[in-house]
Amino acid sequence: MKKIYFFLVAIFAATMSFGQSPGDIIITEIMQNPSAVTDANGEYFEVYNTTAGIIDMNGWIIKDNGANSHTITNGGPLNIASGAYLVFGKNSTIAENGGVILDYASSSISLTNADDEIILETGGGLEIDRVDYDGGPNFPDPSGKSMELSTMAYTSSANDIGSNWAEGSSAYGDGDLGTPGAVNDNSAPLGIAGHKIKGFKISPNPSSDNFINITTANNTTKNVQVFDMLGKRVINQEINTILNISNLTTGIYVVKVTENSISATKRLVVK
Ligand SMILES: [Ca+2]
Ligand SMILES: [Ca+2]
Ligand SMILES: [Ca+2]
Ligand SMILES: [Ca+2]
Repeated sequence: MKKIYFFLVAIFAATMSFGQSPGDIIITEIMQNPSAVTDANGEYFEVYNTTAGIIDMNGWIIKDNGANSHTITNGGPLNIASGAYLVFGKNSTIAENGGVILDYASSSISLTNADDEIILETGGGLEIDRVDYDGGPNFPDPSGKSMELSTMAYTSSANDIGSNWAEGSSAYGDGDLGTPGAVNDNSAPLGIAGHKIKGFKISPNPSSDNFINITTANNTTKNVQVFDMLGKRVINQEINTILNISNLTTGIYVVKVTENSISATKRLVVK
């Protein structure tokens, strides 16, 4: 009997998550400015469960850096299965919201068209994910289309980087473009925007040196920001070519270069 009990506990533990960690749920799509219907009806955002277990989001908090804060009150569990999506919005009536099937609605979640934040916290106040979109130049700034995270960038740190987002391209409901509740159309590789800055190269990469060379066709002064895999910015400098990385520990980083108002990202491996 004891054996069976432990077996059942093991199965339960494998399928239910008792304690959440940052990145377990990530924000994958944002419709901040619908066209087919008003913002008050048609705004939505989508989240994705990156873990192998079911996560109950009831009691979690959706907020921004401003006045928006909403505690999810579903009258029961708000479960999201492994590898599944949930869609949050303002108005759950499909005839009014542009044709989105919402999993949860609250009129107190507002998505400003310019820059805004979506922050997900557990009921205990642990931040699980956030996206600070800037309304351009780094993030797309569409109207009548959602912003979709690349499926190659489904992590809580990669979704902080604007170039990993693209405008929705599939029509849903009343004709706006997006994929609420379904896998995103955007599957651009990480750093695809690197092609926009001509000749953008990092060498050596992987690197075990104290310095790397960041070169472009123009080779004018550029702003370089380096983010670790938790999305924390660890370097922010103006350089021409040579970047001192002696303060970086072994690991994978995302290097964001802005030159002549164009931004691009590449992965950097530090050995
Ligand atoms: Ca809006
Ligand atoms: Ca807001
Ligand atoms: Ca994030
Ligand atoms: Ca989607």
